[in-house]
Amino acid sequence: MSVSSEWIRCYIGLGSNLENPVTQVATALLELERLPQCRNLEHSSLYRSDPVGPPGQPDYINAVASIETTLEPLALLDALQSIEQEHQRVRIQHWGPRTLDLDLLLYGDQTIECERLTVPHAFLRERNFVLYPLAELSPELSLPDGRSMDALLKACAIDTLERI
Ligand code: ROI
Repeated sequence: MSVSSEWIRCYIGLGSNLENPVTQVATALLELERLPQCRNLEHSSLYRSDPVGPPGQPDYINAVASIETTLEPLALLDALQSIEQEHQRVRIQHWGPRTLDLDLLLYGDQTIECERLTVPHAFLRERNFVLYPLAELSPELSLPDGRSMDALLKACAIDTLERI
């Protein structure tokens, strides 16, 4: 894995709606804590959220974690994808139910656009199940474009989200 010498704080969105979602998310938090070249994991509460995507799928459990890492963005993405695979990720349908999703939301204050990765995450600003846990964890955070959590929350209704 490629490693730099600087510790960068990153934010990761967790989501699950299959095979005991609370356990899936809780286990994934432990696995994130154990990743190489990562330290100081913090995480939000867990939230129950209505599914975005095809109707008829179970509710989701969502949370946001932050870690400091010396892994480069794509090495971190590889590590997140191997955790997803360990959870025998099921993703049969586009935007359909899944065992575990780990999305790299923010990598320091960097903006990244490449084939495998878009940071800040493309839907970060519009999805309440990402924004509210993120704001709970780091209320003072602002995005690389300078927008504050307060401004983002004002534009995003909490209605389909419940802190558990
Ligand atoms: N809907 C909710 N509520 N939470 C998620 O984590 C989630 N993840 C997804 C899609 C299928 C878009 N819907 C979701 O990937």
